[in-house]
Amino acid sequence: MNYFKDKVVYQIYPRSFNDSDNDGFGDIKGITEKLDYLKTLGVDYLWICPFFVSPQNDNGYDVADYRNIDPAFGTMEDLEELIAEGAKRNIYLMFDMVFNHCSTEHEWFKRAMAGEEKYKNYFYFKKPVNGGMPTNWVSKFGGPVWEYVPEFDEYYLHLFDPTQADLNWFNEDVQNEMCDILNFWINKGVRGFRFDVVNLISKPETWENDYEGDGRRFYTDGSRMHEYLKLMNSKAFGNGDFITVGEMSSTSIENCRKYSGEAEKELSMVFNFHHLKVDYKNKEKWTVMPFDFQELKQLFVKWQLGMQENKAWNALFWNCHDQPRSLSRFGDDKNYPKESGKMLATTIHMMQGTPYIYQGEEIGMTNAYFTDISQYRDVESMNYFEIMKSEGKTEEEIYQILADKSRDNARTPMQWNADINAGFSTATPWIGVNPNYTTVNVESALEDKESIFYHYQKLIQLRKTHKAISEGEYVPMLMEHDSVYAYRRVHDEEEILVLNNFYGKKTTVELEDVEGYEVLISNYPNKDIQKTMELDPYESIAYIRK
Ligand code: TEU
Repeated sequence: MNYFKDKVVYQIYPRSFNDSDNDGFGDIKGITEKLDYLKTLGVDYLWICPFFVSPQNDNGYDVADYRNIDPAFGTMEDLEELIAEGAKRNIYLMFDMVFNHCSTEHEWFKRAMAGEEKYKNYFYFKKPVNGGMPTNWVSKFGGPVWEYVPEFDEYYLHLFDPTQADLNWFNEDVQNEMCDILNFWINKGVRGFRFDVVNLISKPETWENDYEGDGRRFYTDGSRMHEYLKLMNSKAFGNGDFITVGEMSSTSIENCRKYSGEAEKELSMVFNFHHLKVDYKNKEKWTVMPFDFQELKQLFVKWQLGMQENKAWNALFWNCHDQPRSLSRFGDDKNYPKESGKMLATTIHMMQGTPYIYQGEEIGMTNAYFTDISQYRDVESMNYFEIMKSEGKTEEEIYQILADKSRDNARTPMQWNADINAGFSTATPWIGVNPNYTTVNVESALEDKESIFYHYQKLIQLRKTHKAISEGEYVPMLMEHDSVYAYRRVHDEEEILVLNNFYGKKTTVELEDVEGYEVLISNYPNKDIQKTMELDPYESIAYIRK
């Protein structure tokens, strides 16, 4: 069960990674061109966001054909080449399976709309209740979760956009289709899967209004979740060294302990998002608030200890294609970009679990700081722009919120060099390039021995050489400290102690036992460990003793 514990995953958002045919839109060949760069970084797996046939209303998370490549990204041959070239470098692929819903352009949905009962049963078509929607639930992208179909006098369920219809997992035909799709890709040489919002696939048996919330408590971590995961495990990825991660939306630790518990035979690991809600005012995403450091610490400790206790496994991450950039959010991208970028990296990479690096994080990419709605592309951001306007917020307030929270912050093109469009493409990219590309880019990172890039490279190597990092026990420390997050990792023959100052001001820590520690990695010139230690702004040091 330990085959993935010293591995690191790199996430690619293909439309924004590298554009090989210069049409302004990244593609699969573009990824193949950059494999040597990824090898230099040292990552083991690439999770690639969906590149399947899709109308792209939600950038590929609306799949119209799970077995074919969207021509905008290339061809099946391009993909086979990527798999083969990756394997030559010991880099393996994880595909992103969007199994909660499919596009309304999918053949299943089209046949349902043509009235075929078999395919209507692939979805949730429901009769009106009291002349209106079956429930009052709110979609993740704003607006109701039900779309009316006059021909049938019925509604269908969409937890996301109306063009993303929820799949009926009660139906065994749907279960079998999904397992067949997994096996299709396994046979092509894929070595792992990321499952999109997978803990939403088990819907309730009865449909009721939510008078306390937006409906999520009725469909999140539903009663048949474990059964569905065990089914996919036994029919598809359970036999072999596959790495699987479930994206768990608004989940609970009790469920995640099972989803990824070693004894359960469900998934290798889970993403949860609780630590990325510590800057939500009243649990509301579309607000601006400095992050709550104590809450962040408590969440890390809770999830580290709680998962460890059940031999369950966390995916460790600050960034993904749905989140603003961590350097702008938890660090200081203006005054301490290098220091805070490295500190955030060490914090994540030294914990128990599997680290995920989102493209550009390793060179210190920042939020986009867009100032006008015309610069945004994301369906969620565009919807909430309108929703916030209708709530009476001023445009100035709305732009501040979007600049802080929009998913497009993560989606600007990867910054390769200081050439036109950051070397991403010679054509105008589908979304604007961050103007800081002239200084923040791969080429300059590779030339600077002190860059954030080499810090990541070292963290990845350390995970492969120290069992305390890949498998050690997690022990929290200094819980009361108001700016330092600290912990130890303990294994038979070695022990690591990690100190991270999360703020741009000096601080002091008091340590009890400092015998025999040496510096393992740090973001300032090496400092010997002491009982009373002063830490510099955003200073981060890991010590080791054997
Ligand atoms: O995200 C699920 C999800 O919960 C987010 O969309 C979340 O609701 C939003 O970012 C909160 O602001 C996954 C994918 O990662 C995302 O890109 C897709 O849009 C979504 O599922 C639908 O497939």
